[in-house]
Amino acid sequence: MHQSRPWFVFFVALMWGVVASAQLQAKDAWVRAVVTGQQGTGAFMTLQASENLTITAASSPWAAVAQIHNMAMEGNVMKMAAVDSLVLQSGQALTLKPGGYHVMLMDLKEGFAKLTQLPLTISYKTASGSAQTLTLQVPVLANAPSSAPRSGGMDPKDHSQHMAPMQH
Ligand SMILES: [Cu+2]
Repeated sequence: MHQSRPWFVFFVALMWGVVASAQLQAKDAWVRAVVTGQQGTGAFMTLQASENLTITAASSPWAAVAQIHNMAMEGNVMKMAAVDSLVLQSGQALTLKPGGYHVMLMDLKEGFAKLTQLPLTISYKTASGSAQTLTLQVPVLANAPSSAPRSGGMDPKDHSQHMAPMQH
């Protein structure tokens, strides 16, 4: 009986839309769909860790450049900047969402516009210094799934507009 248990756990994890590595799990991940020719987009998710750790990088075979960005109001202006890392406290969820933290994908490869799932790898370092990765298959969607946290009062469209000039 106990032999079937790992499969049971696996299916429950699938049902919850949760993908987990040893210390890190990602929930409700999605990446904003692009039109052909568009150079950049954002990926969003809720991250939670079972121990204190630091997100150090993101990467995808479909984007030449992937960075962790934050958007914040500076006075009346919404500004976006790359951050070196994100610190996750054990048990505390950190939400990447339009208008806040996001994984910025740039120099998208040809064919990206046709993807329905994007492979995305999150790299992180545990408190003991060991480097780990979590690879996700992220659904490509026009808008945030209803289960995912939405931007705080900011129309998600504003985010794609702000990304439009970012053609590196
Ligand atoms: Cu960005």
